[in-house]
Parts: sequence; C-alpha cells; structure tokens
Amino acid sequence: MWPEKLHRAIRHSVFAGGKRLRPILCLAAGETAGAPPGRLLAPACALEMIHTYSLIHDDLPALDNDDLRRGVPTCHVQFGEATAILAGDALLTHGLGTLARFPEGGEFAAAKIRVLETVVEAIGTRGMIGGQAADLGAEDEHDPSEALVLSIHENKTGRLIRASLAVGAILSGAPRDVLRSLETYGRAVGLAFQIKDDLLDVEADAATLGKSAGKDAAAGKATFPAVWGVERSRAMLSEQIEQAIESARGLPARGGRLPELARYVEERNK
Ligand code: GRG
Repeated sequence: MWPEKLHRAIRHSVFAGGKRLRPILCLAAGETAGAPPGRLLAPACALEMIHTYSLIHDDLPALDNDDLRRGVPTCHVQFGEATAILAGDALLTHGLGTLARFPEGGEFAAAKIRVLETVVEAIGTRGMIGGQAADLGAEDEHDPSEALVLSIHENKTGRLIRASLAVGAILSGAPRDVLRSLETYGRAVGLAFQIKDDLLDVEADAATLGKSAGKDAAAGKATFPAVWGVERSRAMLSEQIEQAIESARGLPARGGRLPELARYVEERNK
C-alpha cells in the first residue's frame, strides 16, 4: 500500500517482535477493572505503536546509534535514516489517532479525551521526551546524582508504562482508588523495568537481548549499576517488585494478572 517503502519500514519494526509489555499492562489493568477485553484491544495496540516510535527514534545515529533491535537490523540500518524518521513519526501519529478513535461510540467520548491527555502528557517534554533530553544532558556528568538517574528513568521509561495502565483503567470506567493503586503499581514496575534493563545490559549478551549489550556501561551512561552497583541494584529491583505486587493485591480480583506480570519484569532475560 502507498507509500510502499514507508509501510514496509513500519511493519519491519512493529512486527519484529518485542515483549509487548505496554499493551499487556493496559489489557491487564482493564481486566482487573472489569472491562470486556475487546474494548481495549485497539488502544493497547496504539500504545505499542507509540512505544515502537520511541525505539526507532532512540536507535537513530543522532541518539543511541544502534544497529540491532528486536533481533533484526534497526529501522534506519534497513531502510535509511530519512525513512526511519518518517516511520517513527507515522507510528506516533497513527497511535494517537487510534487512541482518539477507539473504542468507538459516544459513551466513550469523555474517556478518550482523558486517555489522550494522559498519554500526551506521559510522552511529551514533561515525560518520555523530557527524560530522553535529560539523559542526553547527563552524558557530560561525570558523577550523576541518584536523584538525576531516578528522574531520567522515571520519565524516559516509567511514564509510558504508567500511562498504559491508566489507559486500561480509564476505558474501564475504574474508580479513583483503583487508578491510584495502579499508579503505585506502575511507578514500582516502571522503575523495576529500567533497573532490570540496566542489569541485563551488564549481564546478558546481544544474541539473547536482540539488541546491543554492554553499550550503556561503555558509554558511561547514568545507569543503576553505574550509580548503585550491581548488588544494590538487584536489591532495589526486588524491593520495587514486592511493592508492585503488594499494591496489585489490593485491586479488584487481587490484581488479576498484574502480580505475575511484575514477577515477569523481575525475572525476564531479555
Ligand atoms: C523524538 C528524538 C525523539 C525521541 C523520542 C527516543 C525517545 C523519544 C525516548 C526514548 C524512549 C526509550 C527508547 C526509552 C527506553 C526504554 C526501554 C528500556 C525500551 C525497551 O523497551 P522493551 O524492552 O522493548 O519493552 P521491546 O522491544 O521488548 O518492546
């Protein structure tokens, strides 16, 4: 379908695999809040589109300059830089458009506006992009503070994870206390996810990860093992996971699949 090359580039990145963590969290939040599963399918896909946009742009030569992602050549290596930029732009646009449209029906009009506000805030300059900008700024810091590292990852990685849970809850009509518990769960899981990501960068190989390994340490990046050391980072990871599981257990249906998803974040090997 026209424009042919751009669509091939988009499919290359979206369908290369990936853990699909953000859509899964959205669906799990919706399940515990009692939504019929079909309602959340398109919004969950939209979150994966937005996440994939951030990966394509993050891999570009001007940012991380990576050539492997999800076990295949990165979008710019396969299709050229200009097409990769457009593929990222298109995924962001299509993701937001999908959130504006689905679920269809006038009864969801107000919820969809809340969803868009939540996601846009989470991925903008005061969220994911802000975190990315702060990460770039931290490259010149020889001794980044603990607060700076926490704030970079909270924004760069944590915000979209938290927003994914919120989307599931908002579209399920969840009450305020459920949203609050999901927020606590998402904060802990988001932090744990990034600690684990940093530990895997140190401990795993590229063949298992499907992306380059050891690069953060080599680039002197502000990572959890660099600031706290490997042992302390492992302990922090367990603390966050236990906290996430505890808040999930207070949700309807004892959090459904959310506790086991937190355990997955702790134990994943890629
Ligand atoms: C507009 C230039 C520009 C950038 C967009 C790139 C960017 C903003 C933000 C960076 C967001 C980013 C790539 C954060 C890293 C988070 C992270 C650890 C991603 C890997 O997520 P996984 O492991 O990947 O869930 P899979 O492939 O499994 O989906």
